[in-house]
Amino acid sequence: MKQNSFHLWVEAARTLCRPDAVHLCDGSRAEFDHIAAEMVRAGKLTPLTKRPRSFWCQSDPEDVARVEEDTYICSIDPDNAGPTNQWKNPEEMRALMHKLFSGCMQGRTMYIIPYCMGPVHSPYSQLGVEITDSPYVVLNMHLTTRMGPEVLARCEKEPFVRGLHSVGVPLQPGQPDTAWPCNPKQRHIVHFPETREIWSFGSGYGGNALLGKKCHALRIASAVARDEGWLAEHMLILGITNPAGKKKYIAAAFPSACGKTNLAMLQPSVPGWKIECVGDDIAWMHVGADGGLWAINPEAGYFGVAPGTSMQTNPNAMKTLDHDAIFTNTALTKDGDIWWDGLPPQPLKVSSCHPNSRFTVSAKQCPIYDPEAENPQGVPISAILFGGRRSTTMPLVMESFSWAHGVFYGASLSSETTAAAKGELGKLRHDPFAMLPFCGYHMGDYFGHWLWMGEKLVKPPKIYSVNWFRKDGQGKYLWPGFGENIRVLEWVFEPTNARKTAVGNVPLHFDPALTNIDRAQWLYEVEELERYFVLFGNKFPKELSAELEALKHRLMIH
Ligand code: OXD
Ligand code: MN
Repeated sequence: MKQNSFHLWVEAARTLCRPDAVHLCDGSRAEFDHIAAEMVRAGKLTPLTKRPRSFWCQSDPEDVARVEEDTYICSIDPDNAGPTNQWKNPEEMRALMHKLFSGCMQGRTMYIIPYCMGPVHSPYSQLGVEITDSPYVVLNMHLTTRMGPEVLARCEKEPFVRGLHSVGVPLQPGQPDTAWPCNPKQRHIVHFPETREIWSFGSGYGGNALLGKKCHALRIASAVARDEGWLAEHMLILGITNPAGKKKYIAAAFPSACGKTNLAMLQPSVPGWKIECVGDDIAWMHVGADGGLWAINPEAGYFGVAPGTSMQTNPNAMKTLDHDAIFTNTALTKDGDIWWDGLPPQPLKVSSCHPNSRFTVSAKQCPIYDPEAENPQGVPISAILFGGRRSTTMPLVMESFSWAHGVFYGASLSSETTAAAKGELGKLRHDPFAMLPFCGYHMGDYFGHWLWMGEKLVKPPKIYSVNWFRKDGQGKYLWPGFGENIRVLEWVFEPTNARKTAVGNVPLHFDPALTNIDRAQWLYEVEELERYFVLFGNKFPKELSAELEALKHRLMIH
């Protein structure tokens, strides 16, 4: 066999990690079934009698979410990681990684997963190879990326992102394995943006381990996108068709576990409107030949938050999950089904449900999978939404005055924290562009890159801010959300009948309790942003400082 960089790299990984066996993945159904059956036999997966070809598993209680405190961007220059990322000297980190990975796969099989992020024939797609000792990762990558002989053949010839992953628990001869091996004490999720490499050690959960998702499609891809002049974003993509049959596409950024999947699969409460789903978590967006912004979803499946998903809140997700799905950390029932908070009461639970429990499923099973979702050119985006969980201040929806003002909305995004990442819940934290945990370079440069993109776009999408989570004085949500969110999208589709306020254009037809702008709260918000933006030092774009000044001025005179 010709020894190209693919085979040399695999060989180097094998020598370093010393697995007992090596398995090159072909992405086939037979492979999935075989690995799943082995995991069932080993007591790591439970088949569900109520859902064909579906499985339940439970992780170690120490390994249940993304671990931002163990995540690193090891650029050569620390200034390229910026103040919102953890940086370590890449040479020192590489030495540590070599130590940790040395012999780490003893007693295990090393799986080699060639995958493609994006439709296989899209000029915007990227190849990656994840080497892992977790069969659970293999099954999840089968469902959430494109794999197969064609992808493997291309990885043997073309550049790819290298991901090396281990649960970090070598087994001595005869030593029994646990149901969910992991090594939380030595957990490291490490990115080398210059060499397009990911080294992930010690966790088997979600974004820490499925390297195609957050590590590749956001952290590494955002750094590539800066270099190449496009955007890799934490955004859903949906198609929206009005009663007259006119279709548009909208991209929307929300922090983790704030309802991206629900919005992406929305079942409209207003007759005549139709929503179709292109993606629920990540968008790669390029300037098209027409000067518009075109988006692909790099993923081929969903790794969605289960709690709160129900026939009332997201019937399309529920239908997607009827078969061929993996459930992690949901409750299991005595009669072989799963359960989570938000589903009808279930007396037969044999385990409890974690707030960050997840489902994994192929996007093709979604009953409203958009017919253009596999289009290699992507779909044209006409509006971008930024949203967070905010009890106060932020109106239900507002439209920015310009691209730069919209970029200011993105930079100003903050949200009450959720269970998707380890840490305290419900605390307001700044999360610019919902990319705080995912931007692979200096966030100040990232803001600048967004402004630069605006100059390249002849037909830039309009930018909006939305907030489904405003509460009244008693702590009750003011907006029903879910299917009713179509009423907000309806206005974004055709933003007529608006009132200009100091913070943006606001529709007139909603209850003022949802759209009013409280000057005192906004002045406080401005003060808070002034404090926060200092973090980015001289990399904070002057255009955004000007936006902040202009906002302050408008608030003073209104
Ligand atoms: C996710 C996340 O899993 O953002 O999508 O945490
Ligand atoms: Mn996400």
